[in-house]
Amino acid sequence: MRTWTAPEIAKLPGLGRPPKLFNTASGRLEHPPISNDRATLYVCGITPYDATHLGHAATYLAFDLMQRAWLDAGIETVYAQNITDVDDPLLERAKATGVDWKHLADDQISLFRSDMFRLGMLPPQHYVAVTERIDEIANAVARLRELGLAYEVPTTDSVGDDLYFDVRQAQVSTEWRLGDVAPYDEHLMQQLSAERGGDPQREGKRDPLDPLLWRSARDGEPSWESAVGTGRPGWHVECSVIAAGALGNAFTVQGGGGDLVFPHHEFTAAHATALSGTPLAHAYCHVGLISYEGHKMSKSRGNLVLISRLLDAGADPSAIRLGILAHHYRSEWEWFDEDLQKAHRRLQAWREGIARETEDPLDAHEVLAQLRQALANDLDTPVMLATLDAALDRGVDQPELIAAAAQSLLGVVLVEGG
Ligand code: 5CA
Ligand code: ZN
Repeated sequence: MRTWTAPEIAKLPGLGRPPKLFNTASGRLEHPPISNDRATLYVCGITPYDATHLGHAATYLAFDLMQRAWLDAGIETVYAQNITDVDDPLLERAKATGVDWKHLADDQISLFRSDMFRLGMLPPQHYVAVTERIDEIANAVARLRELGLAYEVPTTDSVGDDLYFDVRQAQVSTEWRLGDVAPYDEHLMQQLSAERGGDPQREGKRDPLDPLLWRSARDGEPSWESAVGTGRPGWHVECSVIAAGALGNAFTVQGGGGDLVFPHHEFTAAHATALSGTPLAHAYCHVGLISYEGHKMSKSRGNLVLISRLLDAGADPSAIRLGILAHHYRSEWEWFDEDLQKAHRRLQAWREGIARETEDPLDAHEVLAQLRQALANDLDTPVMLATLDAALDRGVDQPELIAAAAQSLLGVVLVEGG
């Protein structure tokens, strides 16, 4: 898929340090191994049935900062993102609104691309829609079946059977163990599976947690002929195949919002390990979920703050970034409408601070070192923002260096043309 134009990133003097990151799988802060000065990142992309909301933006912004941290440390980054452009909620929305599902997806992908561009997000080098990889995904499902890890579940409304992944067998014959990614007990896993696209109650499954690998064609749903019959792929195996296809296995970080820890990232890892013999990623990083009006912001609930609406109403993209970056990426927080005004005030104060001459300015190199230290500490943006508040209130000896640092490390523009 076409991506969007990359923002300019100013080169700063010296080098930052590679960031220490919280790995959900180990529960620890770690430096995921980086080989040949090249970090590889896969972030789960949108299901394109409603425009980009602030929760999506917060997730993609966290991984934008992660890449900025690597780049500032002299590490090349390879970034892959998927688009889940065929999935139940998308098809349901298309049906409910009488729109062709493909048109709905295409429109929302265009809007997402434009939102990401306007927010100054680094684009992925590999931007891959599920519908571009149906054959590869079906072949992976066929391979899982050959390995004895997939089984048929009969259907009543389709000519074929559905295929499921055998979670118990996978723990006997592969290196993957349930809980490798998600630090949850089985009771919670069942609950989350029911809430997040799984079907623990479905009859005919060997284990309630077993996830769908292939859905046999149903009337009125899109389907493809493939090595495992006519139908469409299950959600987790899509990301396993797209991620490994773009980056190979054992890449640096698998990322997404906290709602993806289980079942999505657990089973994406399970399928990938079964298919390749090696774990999918070194670290699994997750962004805290953002709420609005007292509930997690979600397309299904409809309590959305849309990025395109904020921008069209005149919000400065740098202010939207600051409104989000005021919170650590791992914390769960609620957006209030006045947060945007607060962020605009902060941006204005910084812009004035950059332009102001002062008697007793701070050493800009020292401020840069503090910014880099906070960024390397699990992307500690609240500390970075406080550092810039203090520095630009007092004044700095080289304002252009601080403007370049804000632009390069935070994607926040302080001077015209910066
Ligand atoms: N297509 C799948 C991933 S393969 C999906 O979850 N799509 S999504 O459109 O629902 O979400 C896109 C990304 O935004 C995911 O990484 C998801 O975890 C994240 N996300 C969704 N809602 C929120 C929220 N309220 N706060 C933070 N991140 C969120
Ligand atoms: Zn995914």
